[in-house]
This record gives sequence, structure tokens and C-alpha cells, in this order.
Amino acid sequence: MNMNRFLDVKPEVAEAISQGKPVVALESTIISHGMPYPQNVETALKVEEIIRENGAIPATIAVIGGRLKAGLSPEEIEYFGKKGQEITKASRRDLAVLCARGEDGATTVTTTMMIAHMAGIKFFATGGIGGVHRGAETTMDISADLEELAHTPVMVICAGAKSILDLGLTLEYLETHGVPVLGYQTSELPAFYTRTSGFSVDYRIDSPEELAAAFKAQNDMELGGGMLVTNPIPEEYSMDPAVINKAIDQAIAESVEQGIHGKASTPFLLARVAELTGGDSLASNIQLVFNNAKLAAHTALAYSKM
Ligand code: PSU
Ligand code: MN
Repeated sequence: MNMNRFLDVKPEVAEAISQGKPVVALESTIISHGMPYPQNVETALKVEEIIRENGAIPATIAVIGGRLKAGLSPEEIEYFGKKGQEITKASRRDLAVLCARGEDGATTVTTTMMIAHMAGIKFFATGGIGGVHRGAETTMDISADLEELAHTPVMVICAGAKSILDLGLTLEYLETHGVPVLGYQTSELPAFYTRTSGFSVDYRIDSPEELAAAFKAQNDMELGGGMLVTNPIPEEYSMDPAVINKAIDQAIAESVEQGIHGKASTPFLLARVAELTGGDSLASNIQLVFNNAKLAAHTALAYSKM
């Protein structure tokens, strides 16, 4: 554990880590920027409960008053949910200034991986990751999440990537940077709201024990990077690709028209897609996060027994 002077690990989480018990990290940008209030808070609390029911300790990660927090209280989760987009969305470039100034930050996949690693947490469940955006050949909009996956040894369990991204280019980027992309019980990359995308993953893996074994091999060899597990949304919650893709195309067209760019781009697209599909996409989003939390807990538990 790298106990740097900015890090606060919740006692329950610190105890589990020191005893080699399974711990699963969760991000806070999904709360503040990824879902509307109050569903964001309800979901974040329920996700923690699911992780406990499946044998692991949850550690929601955020920056509060300039402290890097591994493990939040329900009140802190409520605070992030209520403040929503007023909170700074904190990627790697933001951490130093936020901590020096004593400010709050909602952690993305990037900073959640960083803080999880500082605390000694190896597993992280979320909804979707950032990636190479459509049109990146001119905008150069590539999420810092991909770079973090290349360098930080945390396993990220997600539901694939939303087609607000260019999935083909995202996979190319991950390949170049040596990030294994694993499909849980599928050989096709899931596209978040839908179970298929037309793109293949690197390996299909069918059990939490085999996921844990792959990650352990990577760690024991000290290869140093992360691993991406893509877990398809349960069939009963998956969406009609025509409906979701229409909403995504419209949201992207509006973002180009309005000149949305930089860190505002992903939150804008997420919120617009949710609006355009009514409650449907939000309901699917919530269910896939639950599904990922369960798999992450099972994998962390299997790893703790190896
Ligand atoms: N994709 C989602 N939901 C999310 C995000 C992405 O389906 O909540 C959030 C995550 O926190 C992710 C971040 O790390 O957006 C990526 O932002 P950017 O594209 O600006 O790197
Ligand atoms: Mn970006």
C-alpha cells in the first residue's frame, strides 16, 4: 500500500486490504456526471450492497476537500449525487491541483484506477469506460481512461463501450498499449446497452476463477498494466440497437453543432442519450452496473483464494 499524504482509506476497507480480503472499487463520476439525481444515489448505494452480498467490501472512490478517498460513507455518496455536475470531473491531470487547493473531485475510470492502486485495491466495477471518440482522427479526443488501463494494474469490469465512441479505434488503441480485452461469457465486445457490437474481444473467459487467474498471471509477471473485462448487459435489459443508435447519432450531431469538446463531451452525450430515450436507457444503465458489481465481487473473491 502506497500511503501517500493525500490518501484516506476508510477503516473497513483498509482492514480488508491488509487481511487479503476481496475489495471492489467504484467510481464517483458515474454518480455526479453519469446519472441524474436521485437515481444516481440509489444506484450507488445499491451497488455497494450488491458487492457485500457477493462477498466483497465496496470502496467508492472520490476526492473530498483535497483528500483522495478510498471508501465513502452513504452521506458522502448522497453529497456527490446531489451536487452532480457542479463537482469537478477529475481525470489524471486534475488531481494535483484539486488536492493542493483542498477541493472536491468526482473520479473517472482513470482516477478511480489510480486511487484504487494507491490503496492496494485490484478490482473496479463500473458501467462504461471512456475511449476513442468518433471523429477522433480530427478532434484527437481520446479518453485518458485508455492510457490508465495501459499503465495501472487494476482490473476494470465494465459493460463494454458505448457507441458514442468509435469501438474499432478504441480496440486498436488498447491493442497498441497492450491492454487485454476479455469478454465474460462472450467472444464479442458488448456495446453497453446491447450485448453485441460486431467487434471481437481478445479472449472469451467463462468464469470468475479464470478471470482471477489471468489477472494474477499478469500481476505475478509484473507486466504492470490493467485488464479490461467486458460483461454483456443481461438479455432482459438490453436495448433495441436501432433505438439506441438513433439517439446516439442525434446526441453526437448536437454536440458537434454546439461545439461541445474536452471533458464536457462525454457527460453531454450521456445526458442527451438518456433524455432522448426517456427512462429506458437509464434503467438499462442501472442494471448493467449491478451486473458488473456482482462479477467484480466474484472475481475479487476468487483472486483472494489463489
Ligand atoms: N461512460 C459511461 N458512463 C460514464 C462515463 C463513461 O457510459 O459515467 C464516465 C466515466 O467516469 C469515464 C468518463 O471514466 O466518463 C470518461 O470521460 P472522458 O471521455 O472525458 O475521458
Ligand atoms: Mn475526451
